[in-house]
Amino acid sequence: MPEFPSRPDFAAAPLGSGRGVILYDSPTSPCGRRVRMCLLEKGVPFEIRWLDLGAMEQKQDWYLRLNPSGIVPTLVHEGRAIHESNVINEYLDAVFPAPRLMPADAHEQAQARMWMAYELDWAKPFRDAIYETHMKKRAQASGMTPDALAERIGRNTRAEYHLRHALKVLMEPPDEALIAERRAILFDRLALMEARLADGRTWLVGGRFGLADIALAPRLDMFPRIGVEDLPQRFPRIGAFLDRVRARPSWTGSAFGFPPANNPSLVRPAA
Ligand SMILES: N[C@@H](CCC(=O)N[C@@H](CS)C(=O)NCC(=O)O)C(=O)O
Repeated sequence: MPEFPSRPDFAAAPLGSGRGVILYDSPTSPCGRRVRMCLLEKGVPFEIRWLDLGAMEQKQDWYLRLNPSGIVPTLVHEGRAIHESNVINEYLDAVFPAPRLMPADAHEQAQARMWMAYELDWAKPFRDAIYETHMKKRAQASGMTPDALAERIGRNTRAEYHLRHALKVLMEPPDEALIAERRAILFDRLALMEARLADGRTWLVGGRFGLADIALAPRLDMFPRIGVEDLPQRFPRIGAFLDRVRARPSWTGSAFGFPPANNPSLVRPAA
């Protein structure tokens, strides 16, 4: 499990105070990374509060008041909470307009939102695949006992279905048929993006890096975690697109798993 070095006492003041930007996030979350990238592209100072998803910290009552879906990321700005990574990023683009990451043109805006919807469409099969592969592997190698897991999760939520799900991940073997099916669905979806990139575009919309690129890249980068190591060979244009995104400072600065102390560029004190 990743380390969560400096977890504050959230219960005391979950909304924070003042006018700063607070991001509730988890180091390995591609959805959280979208928001980290957007904040870094804009140079907006922010503070991160990490949640341990394995311990179901995202299901605690105080957090459900910020985000009723009990998932990360959630952004708190001026004491008000917003969730859904792409929605958060559009909000940030409106409130901190420079540099603009959403196109000004209405048709290009629609295209950007269609790219976001496209990714959301395959987020569910991706989630199924990652639980069967990376999550089971990590949980089953952790040495955690079912009782210890129940105790850990019980501190954060009383909802039995969360524990049942976590116990399945800890104890059941990977469902290979399901993994194969989900990968087939994902490859069909990615073929659509590969075809769209055939016109030689650098960025997904309007010739400029923006929120559509931020919506896609963090999830595409995670394919090795579902056992797909050869994404760039299967989909060379997607591979080249990912390389272009990876060359941006906001990519490096938002990298997974860096505790704040080791990555000052990622977390700066909120104003
Ligand atoms: N559509 C949402 C998806 C958020 C989401 O699925 N978050 C994951 C991490 S990437 C999460 O919090 N999982 C924990 C859980 O499902 O309990 C967004 O883009 O913000």
